[in-house]
Amino acid sequence: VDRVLRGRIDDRFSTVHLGGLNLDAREARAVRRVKILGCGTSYHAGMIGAQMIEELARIPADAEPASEFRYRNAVVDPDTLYVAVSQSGETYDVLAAVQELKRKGARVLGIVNVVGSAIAREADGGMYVHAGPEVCVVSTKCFTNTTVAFALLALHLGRTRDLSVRDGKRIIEGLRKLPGQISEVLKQEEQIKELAKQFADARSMLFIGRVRGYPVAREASLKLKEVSYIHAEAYPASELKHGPLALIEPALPTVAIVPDDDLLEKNRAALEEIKARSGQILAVAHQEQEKADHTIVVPKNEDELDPILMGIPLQLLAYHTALALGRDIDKPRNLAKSVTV
Ligand code: F1P
Repeated sequence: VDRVLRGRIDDRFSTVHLGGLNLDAREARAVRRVKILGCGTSYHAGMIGAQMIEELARIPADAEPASEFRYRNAVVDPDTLYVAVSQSGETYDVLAAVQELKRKGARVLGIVNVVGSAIAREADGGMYVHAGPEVCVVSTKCFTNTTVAFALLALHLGRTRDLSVRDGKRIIEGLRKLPGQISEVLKQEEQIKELAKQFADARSMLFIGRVRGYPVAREASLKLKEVSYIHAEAYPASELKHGPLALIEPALPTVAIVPDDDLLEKNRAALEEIKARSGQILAVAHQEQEKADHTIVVPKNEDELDPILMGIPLQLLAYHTALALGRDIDKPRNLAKSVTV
């Protein structure tokens, strides 16, 4: 995280230096929409990024799997800024989407880890996330750094529009707190390891989150699938009552993302619904949750930045669950470092 922030924050003006974007203030002001494309973990980081851009820059934004986008003859709009996300910078679905967009005259930025990779070369500008050359097949640090990069991009776009200096300062202070807070979360590894032993018996797990928590739930469920091979499903907490409550029973543990924000009471109500059906609950929250069987308490940051931190204990949970099951974490089955077909 230090590496992605280094040299990019300008405290004097509560803004950021993102020279590599090749997007000056006038061009940034002209952006009417942001469309983010990526696959797997990078798509989930993009979902968080889209919310940050809507919240901080008030620009409509959404994320879509690049693997879908490239097949649907999408309308390419000149006032939309397209952002391609990839750890490896070589994922073919993302590269194909970028090439298609460029062919149709769109402006495409890349948020990429590997310097000089195909997607980085093809994009008109962008940011490197500096998660290190040692990243493994299953993206973890890169997920964190990509979400931080999106916070910087949101801040940059926001400061050319409605975001006040005060809010810019608030977000910058929040970003600076992150490395220390991540260390705090990592100190809970022993507790998380114990929890993982309990979950290793599960045949399936449900992950829920609302709005900011939903991409975190999706990413946590993907991590668990990738390394432990336990079936996991992520659902928006607000959709529970539209069907999935039927699944709740003691044998299906639920992992709930419960940040201390304006949706806390709504999220607590979802926990009650699950408890009423004797579901086991593990909450990731900023304070102990009475309805949960276990709570992993993470430090609070600015509301918009909370998703960055809340996924980290669940990366550890997936890791230790996989270890408890004797899985080869560095070589998960059926998964390549970059999917190039
Ligand atoms: C995308 C991705 C990863 C996943 C696995 C397969 O990679 O879906 O998120 O963990 O490695 O590819 P990338 O485009 O971010 O390199």
